[in-house]
Amino acid sequence: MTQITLVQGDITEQRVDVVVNAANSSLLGGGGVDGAIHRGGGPEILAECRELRASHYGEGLPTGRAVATTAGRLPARWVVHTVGPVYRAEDHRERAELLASCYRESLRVAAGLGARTVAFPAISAGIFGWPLEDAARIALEAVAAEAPDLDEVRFVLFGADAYAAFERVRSEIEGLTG
Ligand code: AR6
Repeated sequence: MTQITLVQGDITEQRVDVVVNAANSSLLGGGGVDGAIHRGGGPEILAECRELRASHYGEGLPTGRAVATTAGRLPARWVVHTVGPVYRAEDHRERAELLASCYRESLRVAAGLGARTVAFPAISAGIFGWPLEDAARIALEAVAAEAPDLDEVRFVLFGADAYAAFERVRSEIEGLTG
């Protein structure tokens, strides 16, 4: 059984096989988690991202998809880059499906690499504007539904509010499923 754990902290400090990056489709860096991963991991990650752009992803990585690179100097083996949707209340259903797809696709890429432990940030819940509790529900349900064959899926939440939101949603879901 895969353990789903919640921790408050910085995703770049996690000793896991895979750290998931909340990237954008350019794969060439940005702020938030993306900025922290490239700063902490060093130029090797960007070099591989540029190669991916030059080979398979000339037009960028589509929203909801995931792709792996080295983790450079991070205490992880790989970074899996995924592109969350920007929040827009008007097409919530469609975009929620894309957000769930980020988690599923990242887990599939991680499993394909032979990873046993994967750390996720709250994808789309920062610069992309997704309300935290809703992002947490989509994340926790997507991971549970994918039922990955891993030892641990760890959500690394930045700050007490994000951690509390994930805790709250997790207890609600456990209350419903008994
Ligand atoms: N460790 C863990 N969580 C973090 C960290 C960290 N070091 N830094 C921020 N967070 P965001 P998005 C939290 O903005 O919304 C970039 O420019 C943050 O508080 O990183 O998917 C990309 O290039 C929030 O809860 O990702 C894209 O253009 C969550 O991580 C865009 O931002 C996600 O925030 C992606 O936006």
